[in-house]
Amino acid sequence: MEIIATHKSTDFDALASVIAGTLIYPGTVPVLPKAVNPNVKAFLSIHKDVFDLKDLESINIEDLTRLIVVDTNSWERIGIDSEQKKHMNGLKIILWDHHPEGDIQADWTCREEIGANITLMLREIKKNNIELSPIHATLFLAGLYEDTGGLTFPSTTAEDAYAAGYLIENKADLTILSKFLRPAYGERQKEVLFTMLQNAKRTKVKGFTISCLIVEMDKHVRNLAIVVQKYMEILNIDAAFCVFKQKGSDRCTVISRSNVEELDVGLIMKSMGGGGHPGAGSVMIKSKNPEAVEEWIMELITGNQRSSVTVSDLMSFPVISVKPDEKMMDVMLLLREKGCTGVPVIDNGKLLGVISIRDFKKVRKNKMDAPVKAFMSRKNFTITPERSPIEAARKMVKYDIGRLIVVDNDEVIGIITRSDTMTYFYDLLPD
Ligand SMILES: [Mn+2]
Repeated sequence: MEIIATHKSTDFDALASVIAGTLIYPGTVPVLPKAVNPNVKAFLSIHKDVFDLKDLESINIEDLTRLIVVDTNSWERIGIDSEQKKHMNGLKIILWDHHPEGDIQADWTCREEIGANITLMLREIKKNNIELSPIHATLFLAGLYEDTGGLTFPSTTAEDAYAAGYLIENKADLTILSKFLRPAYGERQKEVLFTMLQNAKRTKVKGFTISCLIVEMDKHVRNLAIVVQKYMEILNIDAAFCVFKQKGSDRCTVISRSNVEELDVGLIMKSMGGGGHPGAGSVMIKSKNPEAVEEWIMELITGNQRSSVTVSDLMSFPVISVKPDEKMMDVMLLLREKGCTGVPVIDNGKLLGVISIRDFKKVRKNKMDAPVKAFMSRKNFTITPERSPIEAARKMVKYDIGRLIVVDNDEVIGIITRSDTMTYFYDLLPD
């Protein structure tokens, strides 16, 4: 007898993987442990006959010739104890899993860290052109969505997204699916949101209305990003930063959302070691002290931060500069020769402006012997070296300029460009 088994508290990814196993290995018996998740239970109450699932308890381990394990690699998680394992000597084992390594030694393994286990098995199904019914496609997509949070969890890979596309092509029913998947915003999320609203506070910082809130929790709650989103909408603020601290845990999770382009929360989370996008970001910080984390966030927003990386780390120097009376033609040749897109204009050590390639668009051909001072930009183009890359980026966006001159005690010491700051934010800094 050949069976396919999976982990206790079976979720949709596990159930989908068991059923996918029956397609990949025809004639094998799909088996479930006694305890399955409530949403899977609800799904099975309607679909049980379709899949003809057996209970693990009804299987005589001694009858097994081959065991296929999916979505786990731990004996304990399947519910097979050491007594039963004694009867499994010489048993052929096949393993499909997307978790870190466990204690099951298989004869054949496909284990990759990917969003959902069903994605791995779909690879095989696609390769062998195995036909999927709409019920299969719907169940598989439920598994994929559950384990990837609808393709939003950081563990999601491109292959998970392609697999979702494949399942929708094969007529996965999104209406049925949404009925069975646990709603992202449920009772526990509502409880957290209510607590947050009771303690809600708003602050004005740098012209933005924001809320930075510490939320202490008794237990782990999933999908807090949705809660933060709702919190920001209800308070009608520009951005929200929520520091979640679970009792007894030695770390804090910060989840942030922003409504305004000028306040890029992804950059702020990035400077704290996390990541994100302009509108959404998060970071996990090893700290027992949420107040210190809150303080750090506020410093990053105001720009008065102790960022580990400052403008002085990213700037280039020495600075090539030109004098205000130099001819546009000569400056053009200098920019070409040095390969820069702009240089400061300095007279007797005093910074007067910046001339960039963009300024040459305004110059007619016959004016190329005019002095630089006639065309240079006089916008607010300086920054001090101890400032953060975020502030530099923000200033460049605000004044629509591609570079800032780094000035320390009225002396020009470097130049930082848009691409310098981008290099930093996209982790392209050479180590
Ligand atoms: Mn899984």
